[in-house]
Amino acid sequence: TGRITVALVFGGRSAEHAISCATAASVLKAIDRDRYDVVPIGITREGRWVQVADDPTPLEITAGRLPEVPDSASTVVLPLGAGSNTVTVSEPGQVPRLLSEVDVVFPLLHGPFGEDGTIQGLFELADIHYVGCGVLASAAMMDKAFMKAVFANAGLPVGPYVVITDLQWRRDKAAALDAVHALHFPVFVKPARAGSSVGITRVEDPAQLEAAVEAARVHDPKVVVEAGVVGRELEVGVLGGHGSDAPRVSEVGEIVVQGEHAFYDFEAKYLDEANVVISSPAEVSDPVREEIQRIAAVAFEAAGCEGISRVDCFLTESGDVLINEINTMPGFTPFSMYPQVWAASGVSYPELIDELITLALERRTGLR
Ligand code: G1L
Repeated sequence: TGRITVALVFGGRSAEHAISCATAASVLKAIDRDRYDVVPIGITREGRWVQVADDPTPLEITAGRLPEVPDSASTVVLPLGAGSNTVTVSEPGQVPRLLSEVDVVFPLLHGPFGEDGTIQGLFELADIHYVGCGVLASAAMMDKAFMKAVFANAGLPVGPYVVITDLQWRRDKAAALDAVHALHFPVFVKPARAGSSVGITRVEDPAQLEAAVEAARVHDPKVVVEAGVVGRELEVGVLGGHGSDAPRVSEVGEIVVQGEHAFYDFEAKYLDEANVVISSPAEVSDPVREEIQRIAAVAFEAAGCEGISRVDCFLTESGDVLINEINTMPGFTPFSMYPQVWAASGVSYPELIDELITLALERRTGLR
């Protein structure tokens, strides 16, 4: 078999631009160069697609500098004639390179225009193989209301929550608030489709609920309110699951909050990431580990995920496992939870990259 050309697509018009660049740097460093030719393609903050140097250094996060895709004259044009396999990468003074010449795309993008199914749709239209979940699972799992509905429908244990649609809020705010009052406080008010943690408020006092809903609605007119869960946050990686093969589920990892935070809460996770460490494998009993792995496999299947997903659960104080969420584009530096739980399962970071690309190439495009 010949060499395989992989396009890494990263950056983009989201708050996670720098994280995406740093992740691309990690993949550039780890990918097996004996098997793969790599074409790094950055999306600038303005949304222009540019081919960049095959060099991780300028993409790394260093003290005092956040990486950014530099705008340059070399631009990728995206003419979207139906079925036209003609995404071109042009370099000044160079023969334009067709993105269709690459064998597979590895999209390292977060939030709107990356994780939400839109870029997957672009690759489907262009008949290009790509790593990770397809259009439907990417879009549906981006939306917390759809995600919870899928989980509940599959019989999975979901914590108490309320959805407030734009119409419900505008027609009868009081009724929407009443529905939330039935939840156990504190609650977390979130935009249904949030690329990152923006627009999320932890609400202890019901009097602050309305303001929190309005704050979430700035980011998405659909809002999800979740009852706060006190417990441990345990996560697993799911890998594979194309065709007739069942996906593999990793060892369990744990988000451990250090320092003065007595328990894992919103501030600890989102405002004080330095205090959050990953413990992998987590110290859990065999039945708890098996239950989390079972839930993860059911969730992955029910959501129609492909290739990769990270499933996040809570272990409550009474010993019950709840599913919190599934992430179709988990953090993917070697230090992130997903690679860490696979390392604990005997799969190295370069092997993970290799496995994901192989799965993408095996997958049939179209009909999704
Ligand atoms: F392509 C995969 F494998 F599906 C994939 C894509 C994106 C895995 C993980 C990610 N993650 C990210 O892109 C990010 C969360 C680091 C972006 Cl900021």
